Amino acid sequence: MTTLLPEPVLAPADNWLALTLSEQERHEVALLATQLAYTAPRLIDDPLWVEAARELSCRLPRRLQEVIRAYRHDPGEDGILALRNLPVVEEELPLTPAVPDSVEREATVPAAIAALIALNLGEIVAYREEKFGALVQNVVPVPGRETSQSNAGSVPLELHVENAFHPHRPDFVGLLCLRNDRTRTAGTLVTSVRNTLDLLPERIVEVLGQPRFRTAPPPSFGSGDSGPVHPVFSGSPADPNVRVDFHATEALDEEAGFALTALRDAFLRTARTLVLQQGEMAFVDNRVTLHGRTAFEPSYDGFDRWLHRTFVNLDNRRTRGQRPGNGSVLV
Ligand SMILES: O=C(O)CCC(=O)C(=O)O
Ligand SMILES: [Fe+2]
Repeated sequence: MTTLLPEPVLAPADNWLALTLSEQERHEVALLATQLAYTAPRLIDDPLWVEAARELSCRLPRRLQEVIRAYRHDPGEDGILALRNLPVVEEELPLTPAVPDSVEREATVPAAIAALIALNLGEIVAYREEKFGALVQNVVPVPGRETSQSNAGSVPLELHVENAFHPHRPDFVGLLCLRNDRTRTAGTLVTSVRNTLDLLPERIVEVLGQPRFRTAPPPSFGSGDSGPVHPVFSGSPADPNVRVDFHATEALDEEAGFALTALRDAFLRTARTLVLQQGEMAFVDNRVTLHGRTAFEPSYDGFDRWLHRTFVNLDNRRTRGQRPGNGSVLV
């Protein structure tokens, strides 16, 4: 599969679920996040800290909880929830990290914001094999990784469902922007099966619903062998779930290959660019929405683009067998 993405042509949409916090709400989130950041043991991955975060997440401003609840019920056509005016303050940020597999360990206010909101949406989770199982991960450009198809790169990143190869994919991916790139134009590409299905001929939809595809693990999982054969579409034929990564999914026969190419073309037609600026957080419903990233120019001067990434599941019971001690990390 080619890894070259055309520049997206569509303007950002405004029909996804969204909330811009008022100054009062921003202040309330800042107080909660500061309280959490200073809660012992001040270590994000410690179960005691996660417990405190879960409890405090119930005190997020009411309008924020309402929009999260609506999104949990139905993620909308685009599968996106966009939150703006969160209390991320440039003067309080350290330099953007520039090392591979960068994660947050010690609690900070931005990490606390990401955790509070993720825990209000559902259960925060991570994968032991990826970035040491850290619950709050850094999406930052890394020197030498410019052309990699990972979140450390700065070339266009192909549209994908997060961890498409994995039997337990996260239900949601949360991205909180601490800093955008210098030109403030780097963006997350998003597109959903809900607004793309109608563009596909019936036979293609049928083929995509058959187990004629296989997906390899991403570089963040140390790559490796592809998982089992799987369909791209599953569930309701009228409103299916989607499982594909256009860099890592291969079709196992010619007709399936044709269907995969047609699907990618259709997704590129419906893709939009969600440009996250400082203090903006987006959730992507990983069951119906694909994401990718536009190209940007890193400078490696400490002021590069920096996102905190978190994964959220709705039903921890479903993965109990993969989470030792009923913790947050899938093995
Ligand atoms: O950089 C982005 O906007 C998204 C990168 C990505 O796909 C990820 O971190 O999972
Ligand atoms: Fe991703």
